[in-house]
Amino acid sequence: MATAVVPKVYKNFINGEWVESRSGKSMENRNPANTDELIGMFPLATEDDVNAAIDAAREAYKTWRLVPAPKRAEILFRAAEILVRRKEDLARDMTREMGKVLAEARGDVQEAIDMTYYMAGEGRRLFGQTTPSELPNKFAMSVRQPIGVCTLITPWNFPMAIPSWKIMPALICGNTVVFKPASDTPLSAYNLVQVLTEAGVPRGVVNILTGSGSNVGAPLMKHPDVKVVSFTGSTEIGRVVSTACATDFKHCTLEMGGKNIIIVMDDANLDLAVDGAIWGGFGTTGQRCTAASRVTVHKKVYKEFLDRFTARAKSLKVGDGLDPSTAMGPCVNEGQLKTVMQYVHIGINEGARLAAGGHRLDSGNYKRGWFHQPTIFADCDPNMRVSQEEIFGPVVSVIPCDNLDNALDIANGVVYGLSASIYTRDVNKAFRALRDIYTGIVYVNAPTIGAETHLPFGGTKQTGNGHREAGTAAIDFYSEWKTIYIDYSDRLQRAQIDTGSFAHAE
Ligand code: UN1
Repeated sequence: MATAVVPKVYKNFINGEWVESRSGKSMENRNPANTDELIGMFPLATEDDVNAAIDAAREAYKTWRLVPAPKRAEILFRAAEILVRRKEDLARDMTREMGKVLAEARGDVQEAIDMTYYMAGEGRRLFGQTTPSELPNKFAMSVRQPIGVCTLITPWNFPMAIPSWKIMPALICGNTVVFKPASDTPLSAYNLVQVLTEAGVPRGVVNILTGSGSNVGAPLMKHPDVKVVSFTGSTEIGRVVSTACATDFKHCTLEMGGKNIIIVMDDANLDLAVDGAIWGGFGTTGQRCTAASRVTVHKKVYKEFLDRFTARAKSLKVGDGLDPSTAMGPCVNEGQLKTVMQYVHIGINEGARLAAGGHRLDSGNYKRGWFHQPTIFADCDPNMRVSQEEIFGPVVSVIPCDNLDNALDIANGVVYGLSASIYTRDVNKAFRALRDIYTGIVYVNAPTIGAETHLPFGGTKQTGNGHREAGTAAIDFYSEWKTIYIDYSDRLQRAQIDTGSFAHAE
């Protein structure tokens, strides 16, 4: 007889304490590779919990904003060191709760480590400008100011990296945070907050609430004491967030959908391009905003590329991400798997040719998980739904193209603009693509994924709202400029009016 395992019960973190939800209700977190495995129970927070967390963050802001940034940075350095020490355990927890293979989960934790060290370093920069005044005996400069309480809403596909992109710059700039992670990955979020707490983040500075979008996310973005909202997720919800923020002019950053493309030219190194298309298309089971879900291939090398690409996709081992021989893990949950299956139907119905995969895996070892085959649609028209819409799963649409101009039109012919890539050995073609592809990120001879933490991350069109995460762009978002003029002339000096001779200025 199986022994009943008592599930681990997790709590919200509000004002420096782990507290139960006021609803008394909780939600299950299960392993998508084996749904028999219950990872833990997480609170379903209510609007009262939201208000308590925002109150705590608002109070904590009064003192946190005055802590010198290099001192705030020391806490982040300590957090980074703890993350380094725990990397393996944190990665295992992540694979268990969201399914990505362990090597990728380690990469996700590493991205959080990189971001934490990077933002800690920014604590001794946070540069402003000094510049000569147009008037004598007057000094001019600009400084960065924190903004206040930040609501951070994060997705499940990068359960530690993406929260770190938001939390670390928010903290280093002197803001306080209420963090709502995706309901599929609360454990990694909990682990990150635990690390920050151990590193010495003062009470109320970081708060975490788990629960639904309607009960937690919505009140968190509408509360008048929240000044900043950062959201990563679907374009559909991003529009709701943007509208909610508009009323009170809350600062808002949105990181939304993508339909990223790899362009393969006839002079490309095809082995490299196939490697890139496999990693870009099926890494993280295609569940990246940056996933290469479209590949357009020059007609001269189309057949050869497609043969190699499909052969490789068919040989990928699908399974539990903790098994070192697994190349691709499950979809994160049943809903995501169903979306993938629906798009396979859509593709077949609109005349795309199924060249690899196309089926759910649900027998034997796959029985208890949300597994799907790596799937390739060939001979796609650029206007088909499978070539236009974000699927967020292991489905790649391959589109033939005639030349570079045609490829660039296909690349830009979608509503999204996150990432794109071109494989070519011709420097002229590479530079034209770099100039003419309208996305936030472009790669040459590398797939659409692989962003580093110290460069701006984000996209154009319906992918974003003009802001960028990561890099110094994140500092720009989580701080506000204050321009300061100090007049030491002891007389009224009127800018733009007292424009006389300064020959005798003293
Ligand atoms: C995402 O897809 O949501 O460049 C983030 C990459 C990762 C980040 C992806 N460093 O694919």
